[in-house]
Amino acid sequence: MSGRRTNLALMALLAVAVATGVLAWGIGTSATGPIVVAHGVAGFAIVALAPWKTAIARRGLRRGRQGHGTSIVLAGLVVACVVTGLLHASGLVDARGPTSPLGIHVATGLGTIVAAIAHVVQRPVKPRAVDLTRRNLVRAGALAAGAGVAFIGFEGLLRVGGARGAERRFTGSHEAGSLDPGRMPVTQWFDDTVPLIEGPAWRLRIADGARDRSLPLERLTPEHGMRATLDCTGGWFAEQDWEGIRLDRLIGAADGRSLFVVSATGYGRRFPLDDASSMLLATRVGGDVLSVGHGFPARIVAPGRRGFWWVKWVTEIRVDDTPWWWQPPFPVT
Ligand SMILES: Nc1nc2c(c(=O)[nH]1)N[C@H]1C(S)=C(S)[C@@H](COP(=O)(O)O)O[C@H]1N2
Ligand SMILES: [Mo]
Repeated sequence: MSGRRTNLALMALLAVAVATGVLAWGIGTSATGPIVVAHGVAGFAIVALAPWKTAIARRGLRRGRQGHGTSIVLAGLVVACVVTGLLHASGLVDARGPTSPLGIHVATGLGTIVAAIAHVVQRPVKPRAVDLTRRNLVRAGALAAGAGVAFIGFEGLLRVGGARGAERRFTGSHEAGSLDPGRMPVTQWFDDTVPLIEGPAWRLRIADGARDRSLPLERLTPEHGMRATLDCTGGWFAEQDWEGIRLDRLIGAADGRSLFVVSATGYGRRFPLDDASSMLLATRVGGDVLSVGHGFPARIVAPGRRGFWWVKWVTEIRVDDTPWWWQPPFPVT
């Protein structure tokens, strides 16, 4: 295989891996399933090209061109990213947070993007129309098929070996504490700390431009129950029975495009107003009041959305005309 073809294929595969990785984190519905599979297959295809890429790197080293530093850093990051990706999928290491396999996978993945851009700037390869020959398309198809077989083989190994990863959800997350909130991990997005809120002093502010109300906890008697799955981008999920008030009932006939939910910590997310009827402001889980870590006195339950949408320690809900997507795709603090 020519070096040029290998390099172009690797560039395309990196782009696919990044795009599917970001989407898998951003989407919480079952549409994530094929995206996560594509992410894994892209990873195996990158591994499959390693022998050819090694030959290219050897030639480059012999020629003694500039930019070896970047190349070596890039190679190290890709290896770490692939290894931690497989490790996370296997479920063999039960860890959460920045030093978990998934945490390192994301960090080295972000590093790979930076190093790959620097590498391509130093060693540009321009795609040309002639690269789209039928032969090259057949080669690409064979690579994808081979990587797909490797993916299926890996999944088979997890099953045969009885690894925890065999049972992961379509998002790639591993089960942790379902129907047992005491065993469910307490997780913050980035650097939030658990605030201790006194129930009697707590008020929920609901503002919609026309009205501005302030409700005490006694006014939030649960009206609805809902079994829903909290699926953290840190790589775990738990199904629980939540109780609370549906958001559409809570805010009433408010006019606007979105609702902004704010936490006592300053953390917040904006939702489409139309979603209010499928979301809860929960005060109870598993038949008990929320624990401090899980959001006492009230938290959002947003079925079909990843965990970072499930705002804890809610103190304010604002309805206004801002479009829901007018926010960073992932929280920044
Ligand atoms: N106020 C606030 N709410 C938050 C977060 C946060 O950092 N601050 N983290 C979110 C994330 S990333 C997840 S996965 C869930 C975790 O909920 P749990 O700790 O009850 O398991 O809370 C969400 N709600
Ligand atoms: Mo999370």
